[in-house]
Amino acid sequence: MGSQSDWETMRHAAETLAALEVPHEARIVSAHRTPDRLVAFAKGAEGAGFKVIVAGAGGAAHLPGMIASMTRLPVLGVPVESRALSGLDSLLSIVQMPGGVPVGTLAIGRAGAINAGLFAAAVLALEDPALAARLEAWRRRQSEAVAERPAETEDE
Ligand code: RP5
Repeated sequence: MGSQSDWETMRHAAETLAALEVPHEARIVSAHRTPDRLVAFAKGAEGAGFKVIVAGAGGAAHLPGMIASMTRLPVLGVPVESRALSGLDSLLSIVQMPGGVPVGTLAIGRAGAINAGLFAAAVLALEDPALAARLEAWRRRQSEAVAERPAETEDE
């Protein structure tokens, strides 16, 4: 993620991966404030054993696109909700990549972070039957948790 301030959003990706027992690391790598760290991370990621990169950033969110320019690993972008423009700036910064440098862009904020974790797990599950089974179980539990009828609310 681009900043410590992104962790409140990006921890949902980490928690989703943890729930699925997917080994992962969380790092702060800023496209603007730590450009050398960005280049070292992006160029070294494949060699370091990473398989999928989830990059979350807000505002002028160059992080996912810059990482994607330096690695052939799949890069998922999570637009973090910015204070000034509610994350629309983040979304447009991440989603509008030029043809040839793909970033798989998720929804703004928490939902996007959760789904980035699930998407990364789905990619890894293609070659990992045990993870595929855990992902199936996760989806089953999600379905079972949805009531068929709405519960009464207090003002009813
Ligand atoms: C981006 O700027 C970060 O991804 C973050 O979402 C945003 C604000 O960062 P801070 O000023 O809170 O560090 O680079």
